[in-house]
Amino acid sequence: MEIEASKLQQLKLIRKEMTRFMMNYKFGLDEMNTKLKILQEEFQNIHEYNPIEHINSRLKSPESILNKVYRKNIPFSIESIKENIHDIAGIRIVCSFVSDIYMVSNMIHQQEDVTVISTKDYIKNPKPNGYRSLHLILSIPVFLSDRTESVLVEIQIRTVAMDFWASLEHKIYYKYNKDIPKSILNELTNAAEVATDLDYRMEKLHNEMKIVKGANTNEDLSLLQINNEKFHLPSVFLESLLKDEQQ
Ligand code: 0O2
Repeated sequence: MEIEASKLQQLKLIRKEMTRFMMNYKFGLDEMNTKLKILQEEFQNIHEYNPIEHINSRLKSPESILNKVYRKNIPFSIESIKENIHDIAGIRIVCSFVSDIYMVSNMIHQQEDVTVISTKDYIKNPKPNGYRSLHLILSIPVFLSDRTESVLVEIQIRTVAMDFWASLEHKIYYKYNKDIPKSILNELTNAAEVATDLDYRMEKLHNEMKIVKGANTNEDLSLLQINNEKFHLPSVFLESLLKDEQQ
């Protein structure tokens, strides 16, 4: 197919504009991922506990963006996509326990340069099919060479059990082309209830473990561990600090 020179030029410009548009979301993801990594490491090193099991992030493909434009019936322009599609940059945080979800959400709320635009709590109010997860839409500044852009990032925070359920439900939803047979829908809703019960039991066990761990005094208090690196505090150092604290 032969393309006229003027059209070719126009297509090149569109590609450049789209690259710039998608790149900003990628930078937003990078910034948010760095913030989350810092929180994760701080928790691991200071509190000897990590509320985050794992994190995935993705940029929505242009094809998925287009599908959402049709589904939402919004005008097809960069401005309209920016305004109406909030999950072009998406991060999924998977936690072990429900209380961790709210702890992570609070930590995100406290980040000074992050603004939480909206929250959907599908844990307190699950969807009729049983879907549970905490969704936050954030606005984060991206510092470019000549300007600062605010980028929206969608964060989904859920437990391992919620994630397991949602991944399977998502596959089933697309396998049946969004028209899931009633019997499978019922099975899915039952499975969501089992997942909720599992979350509750695991959290209860975890709280009991915390009490047992707190009573254990068999640890080397002169050892500092930052990730995999170990540092020993000399006893003179420890004694001086202890004296300072007592004064
Ligand atoms: P995909 O393919 O995962 O990206 P909005 O995005 O706000 O315009 P909506 O539906 O009001 O539209 O937002 P909501 O409820 O916050 O859901 C957004 C995302 O949450 C979805 O993105 C899914 O990733 C996830 N989600 C919501 N409901 C369900 C559900 O019932 N099952 C599963 N498995 N995931 C769900 P997308 O763009 O719809 O899909």
